[in-house]
Amino acid sequence: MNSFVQVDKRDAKLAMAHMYVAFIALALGGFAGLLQVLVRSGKYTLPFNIGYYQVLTVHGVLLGLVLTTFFILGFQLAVVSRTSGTFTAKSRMMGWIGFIVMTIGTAMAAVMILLNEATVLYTFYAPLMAHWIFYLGLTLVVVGSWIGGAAIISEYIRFRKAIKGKPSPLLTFMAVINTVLWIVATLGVAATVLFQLLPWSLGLVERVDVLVSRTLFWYFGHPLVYFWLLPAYMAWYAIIPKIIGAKIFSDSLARMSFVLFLLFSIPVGFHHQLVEPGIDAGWKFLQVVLTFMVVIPSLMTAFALFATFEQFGRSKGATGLFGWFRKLPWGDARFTVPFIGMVAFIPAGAGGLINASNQMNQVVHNTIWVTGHFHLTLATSVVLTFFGIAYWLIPHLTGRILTPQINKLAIIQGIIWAIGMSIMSGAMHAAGLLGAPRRSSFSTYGDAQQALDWIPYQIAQAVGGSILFLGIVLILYIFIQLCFFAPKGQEEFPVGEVADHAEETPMVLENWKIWLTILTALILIAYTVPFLDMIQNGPPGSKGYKLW
Ligand code: HAS
Repeated sequence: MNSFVQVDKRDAKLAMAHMYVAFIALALGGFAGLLQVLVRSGKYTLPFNIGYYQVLTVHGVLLGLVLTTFFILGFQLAVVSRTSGTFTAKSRMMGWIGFIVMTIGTAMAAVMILLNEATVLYTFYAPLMAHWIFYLGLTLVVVGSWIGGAAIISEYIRFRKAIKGKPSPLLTFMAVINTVLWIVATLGVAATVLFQLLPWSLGLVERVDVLVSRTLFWYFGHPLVYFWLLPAYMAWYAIIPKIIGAKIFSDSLARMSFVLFLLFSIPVGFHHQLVEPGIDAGWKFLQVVLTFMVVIPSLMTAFALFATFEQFGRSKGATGLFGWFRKLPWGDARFTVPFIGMVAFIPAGAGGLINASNQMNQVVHNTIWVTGHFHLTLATSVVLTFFGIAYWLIPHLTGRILTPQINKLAIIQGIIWAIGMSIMSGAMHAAGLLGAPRRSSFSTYGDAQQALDWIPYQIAQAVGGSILFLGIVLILYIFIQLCFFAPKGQEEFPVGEVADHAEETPMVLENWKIWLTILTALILIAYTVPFLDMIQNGPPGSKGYKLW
């Protein structure tokens, strides 16, 4: 396979449009993060009457929702164009329409947050209420992403027709799985926004059923985290092997793990609601079991990665259990930065297992431990992998190259991030275990003595957060260099090849009828009865607005 296959210029422009919005969101959201840790340290007060929760909303929405959605769509569009060929004019047009609708929606939501009319945090569930323009903006972001997703799916269908009977390219297949996962998941958030929050904020109904809205949110909220994770896994499975000069351990295993993510990432939302009343313990138990099922594809991923690294190391003469470690190309930011993300995912994943275990969840739920968890998973494993992708993808799309100097800076960026995050997320985990609440500023602690107890942890978070902000300044500098100033040239879009000994990929893995049927069945089993129960037997006063 020729490594220097170039993404078509018109498709590159479309992907880059997404990247610009993503990195602007990173700049603004990162700044909001800095303000937050400073406020939490108790040593800084926000000027101009800006509220802590307003800044927290800016941070969560921009980094958790805008940066991720735009980066992922841009990356997946580029991946499909690179591995399945240049887009048709119709698909490219769909991609642009999706991008424009998403950007308009983002602007609407952002304006409302800045006007302090939507201080509802990134989870925006009732009873917090935002201005209707915020909800409409979010709806447009989701609808826009569906249109962009439709472009990806239609390119996949076109390609499969052309190669009848053969498996599609691995990266295209992975992008399609993630797109389908996203579409099925966003049905939940679209339902709560359109049928509950929007009519409520417009004053058309007096109340909303809070439990129903939270349930619909978390039906979306957990697959959302896998929508973030899967592009990182795409890079780990299918791109990193090429960068280090190895082969993909197994195409079938990679596809199977993505199929398992599609099946098991959706019917698990109750693990975010384990302490909530109104949901029968039996249904919570079922969803906890399914949560442990969704851990399996991550364990498969860890296995495949270790296998790839070990096979590579041995091919270079490595011996012993960990001899391969020294053979890896540590001077290459495209590898080293995502590798830091992989290492972080080991404690991050362990934290997830703790969260998902009902009894231990009682200890950590609503403490700052959870914030520590998602700063390791999303803000380290996923985000560092996104940065690692950007180091080759941006210059590839802009027709420039990653120079040795920028490569060095990128490695320094990764190290700064690792140090800052270890301090910040470590302090969050520790304070959380001692009971420090999440989503609270220094001034909101009721008990003065308790507030004093947390000070060392808050200061550690401020130190870690400030180091991370330095990391954000550095990545933004690198991004600007790669977009506009790096020397012109041809940067490789690395696409891994499957190892010679790997088994042939069974076609059943692309049998959508089977997977979509199982997915629908699992969702219906996990949600129908408890959902009907919520609607029929909700507490008095919660049913001011009924779905039907
Ligand atoms: Fe989570 C809360 C459970 C993964 C994000 N999670 C959150 C929230 C976010 C989030 C944002 O069950 C907060 C939501 C809110 O605002 O309230 N999470 C899990 C579980 C996993 C998990 C079981 N989470 C993620 C990922 C996220 C993410 C991924 C973002 C991208 N999470 C929970 C639960 C809660 C929760 C509860 C609710 C808590 C509460 O009470 O509110 C699993 O998917 C994790 C599986 C991962 C592994 C690790 C595999 C390791 C690999 C790396 C290999 C490394 C190599 C390098 C090869 C089993 C693949 C080796 C090199 C060497 C040198 C050693």
